[in-house]
Amino acid sequence: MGAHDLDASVKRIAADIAAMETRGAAAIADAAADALRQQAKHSDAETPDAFRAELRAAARRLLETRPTAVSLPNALRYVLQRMNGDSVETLRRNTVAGAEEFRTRLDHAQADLGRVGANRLRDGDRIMTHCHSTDVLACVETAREQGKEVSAIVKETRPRNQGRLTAERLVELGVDVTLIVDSAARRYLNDVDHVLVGADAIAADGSVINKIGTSGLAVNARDRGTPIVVAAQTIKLDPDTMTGNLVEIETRDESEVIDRPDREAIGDISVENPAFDVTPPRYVDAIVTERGQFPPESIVALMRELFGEAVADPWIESRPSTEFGGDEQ
Ligand code: RUB
Repeated sequence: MGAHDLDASVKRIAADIAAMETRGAAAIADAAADALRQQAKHSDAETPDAFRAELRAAARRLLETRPTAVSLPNALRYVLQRMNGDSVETLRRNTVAGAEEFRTRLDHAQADLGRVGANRLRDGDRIMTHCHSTDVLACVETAREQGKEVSAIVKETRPRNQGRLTAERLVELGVDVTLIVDSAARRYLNDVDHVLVGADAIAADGSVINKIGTSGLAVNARDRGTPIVVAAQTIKLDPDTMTGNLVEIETRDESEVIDRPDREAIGDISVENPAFDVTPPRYVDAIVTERGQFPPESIVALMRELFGEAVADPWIESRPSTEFGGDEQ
């Protein structure tokens, strides 16, 4: 492996994230930290500068995979901030240790978050879910360990049907599951005690960026008086939004929405496939993190505490902003 070469495992992990073999904000962060660990471990760079250049190139490759989950740049930043030392061996040791520490903290944060979220769930409660969030599942898992009966209305989450993954996992946890199509959600909102969703990013004003359909669900839940709770580890807080940057909303290929023969049979149409949307803070009742529960409007104080320094860290150039973000979509 020469200078600036990417380790095969970095290429594989990046390809898996891009193809959504690895998906969900927490899993993406974990995989990215692992990729930097492997790059550091296998690097045959001969100088500290070459080693640092290799790790930054690996981080750039990983960053290009998917734009919305802020856990990805946050994970990369965490590891690269620990890439200190005067020799290749010290750099390697510190980078590997930083990546391992990140992954352990991620695990612990999710378990702690699960305990916080489980406090909101009472015996016999019914939740409604959207997409597949391991942070949400951690809350349900802890509630079940506490002996609480929980049932769930699970939205299938077109176009990729991540709701089926949620249904499978909830069944493993002993939850009584009813799967519905997305457009049936409003009909069932009177029958649920909480809407419980995850997040790919939380902006400084408390807006929640999550799988497309979350914002409409939140508006309907508010209309029906059903609390909407977001389970999101602090790795989902987006420090760039403290300085006014917007979160980029990924748009994906139209083939996820309709296949080519069907599209051609219809005639001349456009197809759009935004993967995420923005739920304004006024529709969110609480954000559950490993540090406790917060009303969305107060999340900025936590962001300042956690990311004060990171914002000044120049390694990741500001991500591009788009016309999206900051209001209902
Ligand atoms: C996944 C998604 C999840 C969040 C949170 O979208 O929107 O709700 O990433 O997941 P995709 P977690 O399937 O497009 O990656 O709680 O596991 O981090």
